[in-house]
Amino acid sequence: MKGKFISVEGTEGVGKTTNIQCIEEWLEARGIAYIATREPGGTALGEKIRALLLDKDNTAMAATAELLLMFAARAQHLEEKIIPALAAGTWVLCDRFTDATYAYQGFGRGLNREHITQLEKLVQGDLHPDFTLILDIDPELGMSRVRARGELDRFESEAMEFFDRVRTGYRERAAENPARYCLVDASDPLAVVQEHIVAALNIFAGEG
Ligand code: Z5A
Repeated sequence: MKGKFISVEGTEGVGKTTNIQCIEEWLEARGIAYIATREPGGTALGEKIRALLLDKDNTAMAATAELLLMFAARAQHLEEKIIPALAAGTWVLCDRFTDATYAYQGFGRGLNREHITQLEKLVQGDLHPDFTLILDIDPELGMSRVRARGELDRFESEAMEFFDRVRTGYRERAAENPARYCLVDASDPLAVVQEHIVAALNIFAGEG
């Protein structure tokens, strides 16, 4: 049987890394075989592309170059890692996927979303996550968490209006397809956030 594909999304400092651990515990408690991976990245080539994308010295990167690099890393990730895992019945837990491209490059940078859809079709065909958790937070609060952590990367150095647009993008996508997306308020205390996540996973797995 094919594995399930779960992605986790949200603006900076929303708690993806922290809450992915909670999803891993949920998978492990059920004996579900899975891989945890991330975008951009997830493969040796993808991690090199990630370094280019996050390098804050790359101030002159064109938005279209950024978009194409995201999809180049994704094409490699799908072929080398995601598709073989799903075919073997292994679940894939991915820190960001194409919803991030719509949110950051589409809503954030203002690139044409039809072009993103064309690239999505080219690179993914009909493959999409089965379940996407969107952690939602006021970007001011998320950035205060990120700043407390240290030096900022190229995306984290954007203006607050950029993150407001990204957040709007995620919320619109969640509203368009409630069957696939679960939007969780990530400003709540961690224990409350994780209660919501576990409840949503249980429903996804038919246990809720
Ligand atoms: N990007 C893109 O533009 N287009 C694309 O298609 C893709 C990506 C795929 C790299 O992503 C960048 O790539 C990203 C968008 C772009 N922008 N940036 N930067 P990334 O996922 O690697 O980077 P990130 O969003 O900055 O993730 P992060 O730094 O790992 O943050 P996080 O995982 O969401 O947060 P965290 O590390 O789990 O938590 C942050 C802190 O908050 C930490 O101290 C926690 O202990 C704390 N925390 C977490 N939850 C709570 C609650 N509930 N209460 C209080 N404190 C909390």
